[in-house]
Amino acid sequence: MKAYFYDNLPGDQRLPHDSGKAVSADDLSSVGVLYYHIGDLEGVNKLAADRGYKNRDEITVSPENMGDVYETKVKSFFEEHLHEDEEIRYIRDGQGYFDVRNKGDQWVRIQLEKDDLIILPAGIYHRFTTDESNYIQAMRLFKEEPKWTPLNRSGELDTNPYRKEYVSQFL
Ligand code: KMT
Ligand code: NI
Repeated sequence: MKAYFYDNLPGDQRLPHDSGKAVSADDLSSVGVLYYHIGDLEGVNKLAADRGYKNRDEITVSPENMGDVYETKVKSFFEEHLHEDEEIRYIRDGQGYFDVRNKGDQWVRIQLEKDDLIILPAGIYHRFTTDESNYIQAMRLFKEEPKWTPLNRSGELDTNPYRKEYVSQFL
């Protein structure tokens, strides 16, 4: 894992966009983003049991796996959004970037690779992209039914109870 301020410069979303200003794991936890490096499934099982993640599946994001819809999917993952539940991803292979908004509403880019596990809290604005390798395989964990519905950023979400709870807890 490596985290840094996104440079906000034009160019493909899959480029590093590294401003050179680092962000620490403590800074991430101050906005509710939790990071773990877990070397085996036993460790993931333990975390899942502790936090009540009963279900899981695996997703491979690559042109080989997705065909024609790959480019559209990658664009849609990169729309700024939130969820009404945690987003938990355990990277099994490849790498990619999760961008999250910090307290000052700036983008922080989190580069994840194999064995990295990230937990984004409900209500945080974020987005995802593959990198130039165009390949990531991840396990998605969830508590009950997967609630993947992305709610794209808008002023209307200011009154969403999950957003309000997130703002009161972390911002
Ligand atoms: C998401 O919710 O953005 C995804 O599942 C992206 C692929 S998982 C690395
Ligand atoms: Ni999401």
